[in-house]
Amino acid sequence: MYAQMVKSTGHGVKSRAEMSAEEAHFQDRIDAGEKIEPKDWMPDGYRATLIRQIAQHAHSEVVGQLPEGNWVTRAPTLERKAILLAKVQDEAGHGLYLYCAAETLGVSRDELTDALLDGSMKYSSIFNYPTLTWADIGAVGWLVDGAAIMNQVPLQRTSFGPYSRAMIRICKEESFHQRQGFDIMMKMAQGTEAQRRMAQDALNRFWYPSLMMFGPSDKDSVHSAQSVAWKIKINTNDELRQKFVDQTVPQAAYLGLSIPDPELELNDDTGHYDFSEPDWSEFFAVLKGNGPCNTDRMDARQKAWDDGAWVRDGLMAHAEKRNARTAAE
Ligand code: BYC
Repeated sequence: MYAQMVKSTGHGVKSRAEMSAEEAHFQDRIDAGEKIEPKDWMPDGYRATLIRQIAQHAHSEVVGQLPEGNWVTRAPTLERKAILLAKVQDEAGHGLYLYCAAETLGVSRDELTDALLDGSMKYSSIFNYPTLTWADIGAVGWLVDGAAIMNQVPLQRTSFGPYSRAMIRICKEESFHQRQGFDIMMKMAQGTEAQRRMAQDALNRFWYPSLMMFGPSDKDSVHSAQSVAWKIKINTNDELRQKFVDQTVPQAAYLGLSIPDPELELNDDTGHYDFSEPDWSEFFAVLKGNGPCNTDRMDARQKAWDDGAWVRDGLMAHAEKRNARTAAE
């Protein structure tokens, strides 16, 4: 089902003259800023693009629990442990809102899980990097949640109603996540020399993978033009990456840490920071499954799915029994 639905993606942006009457009316609704709701008519490509993006986002939230969950047992204080546990639980909740939003488009959560496990659907590249020290949990909150918010705040205005409403709720929680990450970084950066070094090392390792979260540069982005025309995406990948750099550089300065980019410089003409592009060959290798943790992440998801089989079987048996009873009454 998922594979069938995504066949229709990757079209170029149609001109008005190429659109059918239905497509033109749909585009008029988008241009007027109307929300599209699940039962409204929509082009197949719009539905497929949304399923792909929303489900990949849901998968990212769920897989994103793994690198952080890795530190729940080793958080340095009880308070930090409680905060981290709450954050990891929030990510599970975000995954659930997003799976529900995808389901309104006619695809089931089981189908989406199958697509993740068989490798036909992606999750964010960032979660294929390991969290080696406690400072990495700070860097994940500060940079990874920071990048996620930069991407998700505009998505609150996305054209598909259920997705936009899910985003409003998610963004409130993500802001708290970003602050808790910055707070960890502040403690580490102001701590002992060894702690400061750990914070700098975490920034060094997470900087470029965080920039990659926004997707390939606009010239290599397959979906951006059509997604922006349909207001599924509000900004292009490069626009959001630049905003993220502009926001994060002063924060790093406040922490007394250095961004690991010798080319980084405020451009007086544009008012934005010039910066070095990430190594895109590394990004595409990670997408192909060759990042440091791809195998671990997929093994963990497969194990969770297999271990949960008895719960799903039990629920189905209960539902069948109840249906049979209702039918007999
Ligand atoms: N990782 O045409 P493009 C979070 C794929 S984490 C993996 O530009 P699009 C969180 C892309 O799917 C963030 N794959 O694509 C934080 C496409 O391949 P397919 C999750 C990537 O969709 C803390 C191909 O590259 N957020 O929230 O227009 C804790 C070409 O790219 C990536 C979202 O998902 C990547 N980084 O733009 C827990 C936000 N980048 O599908 C959780 C919603 C690109 O054709 N998503 N690809 O095989 C989006 O805004 C867009 O999907 C993207 C990519 C900007 C990510």
